[in-house]
Amino acid sequence: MSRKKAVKGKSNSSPTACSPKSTGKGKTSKALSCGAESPSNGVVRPSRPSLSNSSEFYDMAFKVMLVGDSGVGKTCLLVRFKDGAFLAGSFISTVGIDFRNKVLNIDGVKVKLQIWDTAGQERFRSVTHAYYRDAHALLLLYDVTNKTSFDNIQAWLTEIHEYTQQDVVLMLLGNKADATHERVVKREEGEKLAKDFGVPFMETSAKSGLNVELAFTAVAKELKHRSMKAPNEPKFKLQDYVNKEMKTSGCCSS
Ligand SMILES: Nc1nc2c(ncn2[C@@H]2O[C@H](COP(=O)(O)OP(=O)(O)OP(=O)(O)O)[C@@H](O)[C@H]2O)c(=O)[nH]1
Ligand SMILES: [Mg+2]
Repeated sequence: MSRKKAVKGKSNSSPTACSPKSTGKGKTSKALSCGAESPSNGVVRPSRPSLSNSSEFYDMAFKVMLVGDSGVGKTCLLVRFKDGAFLAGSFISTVGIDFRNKVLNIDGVKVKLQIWDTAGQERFRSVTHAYYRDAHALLLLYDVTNKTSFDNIQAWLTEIHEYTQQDVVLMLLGNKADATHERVVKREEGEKLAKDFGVPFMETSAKSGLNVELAFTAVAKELKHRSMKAPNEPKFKLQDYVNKEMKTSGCCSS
C-alpha cells in the first residue's frame, strides 16, 4: 500500500495554516485541510509509492478534537498520549487551539491522528466552533474531581450536535481517575450519563496513563473500520471494544 508522509511534531506551525475548510455546518467534507490530499471518506489518496516502513508514513488520516471545560486535562491527555509524560505542577490553560500528530498502527494500517487540543475557557469558544465541522472524532472530557465539569457535559453535547458532522465519532472520558480522594463523580454516574446519550464512555488518567492509549486507539479503530469496511462486514462496536480492553481506576497504567 502506498504511503503518505505525515506532518510531524508539535504544531509550532500555525493552526491557521491548517484551518478547516469553510464547508459550513452539516457539509460532508472529510478532508484534513493540511497534510492530506482530498480524502473523500477519511482515506488519504496516496500520491507516491511507499518509501519506507517508517512511522512517518500513513495510509489514512483523521482529525480528532479534545473538548471539555477548562482544567479537565485535555492538554495533559494529549501530552501523555503523544510523549508518554505527565505535565505536573502549575496549570497553564490553553490559548486558542493547538494540534499534535501521531501515527498509530491499527491492524497493519497506518492511521494518522491529527489531534486538536482546544481551549476550554469560554472566551475561546468561537475558535473551537470553527474547527468542529471538519472533525472526524471528538473526545469529550470531564474531570471526576470537578462536579461542574460533569454537569456541563450536557451543554457540551448540545454544542457538539449543533456544530459537528452527523456521523462524528464521539467518546466521553471521565479524566483524573487517579485522584481517588478528590473524586466527586462516581464512575457509575459517568456510565449512566453516557448511556442516556448513547455515547461510549470510559475513565482515564493523564497522570497514571490509565486508558489513555486505549481512548485514541479505539477512536482510530472505529474511523479506520468505517473507511475500509466491506458492505457485508459487521460494524465495529466501539463500546464493546473499550469494555473489553479498558482498565478500571486504581489498577494500572496503560
Ligand atoms: N490528578 C490528575 N491531574 C490531572 C490529570 N490531567 C490533568 N491534570 C491536572 O489538571 C490541570 C489542568 O490540566 P490541563 O490538561 O492543562 O487542562 P485543560 O483541559 O487542557 O485546560 P484548558 O487548556 O484550560 O482547556 C493541571 O494542573 C494538570 O496537572 C489527571 O489525569 N490526574
Ligand atoms: Mg489545555
